[in-house]
Amino acid sequence: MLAPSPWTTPHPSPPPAYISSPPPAFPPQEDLVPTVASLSDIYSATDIPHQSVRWSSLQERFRALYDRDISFVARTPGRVNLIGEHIDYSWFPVLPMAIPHDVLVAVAIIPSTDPASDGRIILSNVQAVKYPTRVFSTDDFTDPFFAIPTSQHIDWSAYFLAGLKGALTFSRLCATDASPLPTMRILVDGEVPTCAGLSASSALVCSSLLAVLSTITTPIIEKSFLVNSAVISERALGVNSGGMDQAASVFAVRDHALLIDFRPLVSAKPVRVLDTVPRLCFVVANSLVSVSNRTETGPDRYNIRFVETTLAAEILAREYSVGRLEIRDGFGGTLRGFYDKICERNGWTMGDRESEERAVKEVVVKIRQTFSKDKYSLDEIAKMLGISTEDMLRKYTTRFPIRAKYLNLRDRAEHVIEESFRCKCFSSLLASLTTNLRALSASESTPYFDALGELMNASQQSGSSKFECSCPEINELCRIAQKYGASGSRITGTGWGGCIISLVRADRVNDVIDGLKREYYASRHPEISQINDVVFPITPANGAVLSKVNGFQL
Ligand code: NG1
Repeated sequence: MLAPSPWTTPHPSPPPAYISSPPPAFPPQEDLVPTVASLSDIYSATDIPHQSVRWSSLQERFRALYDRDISFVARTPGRVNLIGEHIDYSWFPVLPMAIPHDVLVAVAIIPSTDPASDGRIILSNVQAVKYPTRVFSTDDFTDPFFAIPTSQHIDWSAYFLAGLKGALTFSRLCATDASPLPTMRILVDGEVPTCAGLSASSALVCSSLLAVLSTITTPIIEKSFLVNSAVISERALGVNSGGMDQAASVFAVRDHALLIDFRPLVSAKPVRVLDTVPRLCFVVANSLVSVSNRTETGPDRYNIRFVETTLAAEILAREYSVGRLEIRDGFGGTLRGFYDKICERNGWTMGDRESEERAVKEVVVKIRQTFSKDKYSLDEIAKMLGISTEDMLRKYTTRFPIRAKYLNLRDRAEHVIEESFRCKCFSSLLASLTTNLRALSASESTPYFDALGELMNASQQSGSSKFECSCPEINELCRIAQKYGASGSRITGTGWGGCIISLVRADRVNDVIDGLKREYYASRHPEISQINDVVFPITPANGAVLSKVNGFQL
């Protein structure tokens, strides 16, 4: 007779709750950050020749610099946002996609038994003049709450440190087996254009986080864990990060845009964009107006928009007595929270375009009734919230400071609610287009292109007038792109400079690029030698990966 199984032996007393609850399910493979074995697992065939040269040169430079081989590379792409701008921090879904440009963080771990183990982390960059080498001691990081210097001019290494800090904090919170930081040698190679709204800083934070996490825990990392940790890591740099960039860079799937939602949990639904006839293409054009780093400009721009939309949500919730809103990151409610509650209370059932459109119109009316002016002083806002100005300032403006005497709650809220609707319309049109289009002729597809383009143009118009995050150069780029055949064009990312993204039929791509070169770059930036680095077509790329260099195929 078999001995009784220890699992079936009755417990003398009821088991504690954590034993009786089912064990956590092991996450499916597709939910984990992949460890890849070859360049073709990361890049499309057209990108491989360039990437092959780049990765070999990275290996050679690493060897020359540190006299040893790379142990692994953490790689994260930048992103463009197709539509849904400045609504992620209000928890509404957005539709970005990863771009082929990425950040590689190459790491050699030096074990304590190695004579070279000196307790130092040496951080270098392939662009050594622009980004000088920094040396840290692992002892600097025994307290994971160490402060990152974020003065006016932030050093490039701060982005690495933000990732390192996140890795130390979250591995200690979540994993019992986190080991101490080893001696490390690191070489960074970033190809995401910087200060361009293509998420170069998030890609560096995310790659650094992934790299350090892999040195101190087992490299089985859930994508959603990486996204959430990267969002919080980036806040150490003084900006209340939304979440779109990190989610886009981690969840991305080649040839797909991603419909990213933030409630109830962060999730991404891939929407294929490459099967249409004529092909649907995307062109990025950099205004070369620098989106200076958000740590410097946050108090005048990004952080203000965050505070304006949060306050609008809180005041609307109070005005329409919808009850307490779910709090985002200890600050206050979101416009999504208000929208969902008011729709639920009024029975504005969602799920189809008509009822959603009706709900959006009703909510916009309520916004206009609540905020009759476009500017409110801080005292007036505190009064609307029913708290003192001091309490209001303490609650909403101390963790991420702002510089403003007046805030515009009406136009910001309107933009957010209407943009969320545009984003939903765009993604469902795109999904139906790519499902149906094989059967459509080129002329039958025109209305789809027009409708998608109109949504992008409306988004740009609203970003410019209601959210005030555009600038004359961006408006000019959008105008030129459309003149030469783009179906729609809009700013992408934070704004106030950076890039536009245009939706273009394949047969018009060259016209659009040539038109932009002639009418924008030739006159404003005749100095540019690498024009293809500032205006280029893109196809959606794969998300973050770890790559073991041993046996890696270049
Ligand atoms: P970029 O362009 O990367 O600075 C920022 C936010 C996004 C989103 C957009 C506006 C971070 C790291 N990025 O993007 O979350 O809010 O602005 O849509 O905060």
